[in-house]
Amino acid sequence: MADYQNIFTRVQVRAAPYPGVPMRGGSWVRQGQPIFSYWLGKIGDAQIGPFYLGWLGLTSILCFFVAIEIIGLNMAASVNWSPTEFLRQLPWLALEPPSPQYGLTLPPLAEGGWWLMAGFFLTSSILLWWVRMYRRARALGMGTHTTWAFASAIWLYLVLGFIRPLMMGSWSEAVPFGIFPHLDWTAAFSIRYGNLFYNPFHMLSIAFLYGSTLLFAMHGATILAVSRLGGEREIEQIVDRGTASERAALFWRWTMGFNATMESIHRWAWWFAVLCPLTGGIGILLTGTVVDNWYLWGVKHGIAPPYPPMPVVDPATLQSGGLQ
Ligand code: 07D
Ligand code: 07D
Repeated sequence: MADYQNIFTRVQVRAAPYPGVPMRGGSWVRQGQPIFSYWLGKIGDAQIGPFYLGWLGLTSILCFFVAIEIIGLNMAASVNWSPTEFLRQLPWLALEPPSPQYGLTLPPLAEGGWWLMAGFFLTSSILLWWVRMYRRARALGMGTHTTWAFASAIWLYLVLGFIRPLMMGSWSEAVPFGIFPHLDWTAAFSIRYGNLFYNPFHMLSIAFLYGSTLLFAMHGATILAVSRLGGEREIEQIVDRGTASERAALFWRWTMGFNATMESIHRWAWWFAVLCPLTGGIGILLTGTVVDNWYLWGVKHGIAPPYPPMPVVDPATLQSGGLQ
């Protein structure tokens, strides 16, 4: 029963719960009596727990809870505390940042103060979780690649909600909390700064986003395609001939003349994923600080055609003719 399993095998192995390697560092013990879940076993490892909480994990979860609580209660207040309206309108509800008149000062709670406080707790939560990832990786004797990849996402998040508003001198520049409201902000941002499509860092970010999906599909598909040969046990196969690994590599050499190696494919994936929010953050930081209109920037640099000259009438000069 404990012989080789792959994702097409419907048998789930059940042995005594595996506690994991001995722990190095950390002031807490691992929590929880492990249990098994048949349905999680369908998509991953069936064993749940024990997990390591620690001070960083606990405080991060608490900060996250406080942030979501502030956002949720403000949204509930905006629909007069009606639970049905809260659920019905949830995707449209928002907790907005302060208006421009407050600049970077502390506004009254109901006029952006709650937004500032929610942002503080959400950011604390994310940063604490980042340190937790770093510390857990170190405790397992791993590299800190996951931590630095997460840092790249945090960079874009901080640019959007903290660094760029600081540079523009106003919290009102930041993103509101809310499902559709944050999309409205995104669309308005693009229009305000003359169409983000002409921002070369938006272009780079998109190339890495699309590239990430392509690489993920290629790698995932390749490994699944050799799973009947044990392909997902990559490391054991690197040195031998005729293995799943070698066929996976040869498949790409035969179809496109070049193949990544078992190591380099993961570096490709890491860099594409990391460069997506990293270049994106640079693009957002330049917007409104260095470049005020990306379309005109594009015209100036020969990547966008200028509009043909035409007589433009200022609508403010038109007679309304009684129609307002
Ligand atoms: C699948 C991993 C799981 C994560 C999930 C998201 C919350 C928010 C909070 C109601 C891939 C959990 C969501 C905790 C709930 C409240 C107050 C990751 C996976 C399932 N966005 N965005 C979404 C965030 C920005 C944009 C969805 C966060 C920028 C567009 C979700 C941030 C801009 C579209 C969401 C953030 C932008 C979305 C699905 C932070 C430019 C969509 C996300 C912290 C980058 C899509 C209705 C997903 C959608 C969508 C969350 C920032 C643009 C609600 C937490 C300001 C164009 N965003 N977003 O699956 O359906 O990610 O929106 O910066 O079309 Mg967004
Ligand atoms: C948001 C990083 C922060 C997330 C963190 C996670 C939690 C949840 C979860 C408990 C995603 C914290 C997590 C709190 C905990 C649980 C479950 C990463 C984030 C830290 N665009 N656009 C991008 C495209 C247009 C606009 C990037 C395409 C229009 C703006 C991406 C198109 C306009 C911004 C991208 C398109 C516009 C972007 C985001 C097409 C709108 C940004 C990359 C085909 C009309 C952002 C430089 C990313 C950026 C961004 C794609 C069109 C506006 C590549 C494909 C022209 C304002 N756009 N976009 O990784 O970086 O996000 O721009 O039309 O700010 Mg765009």
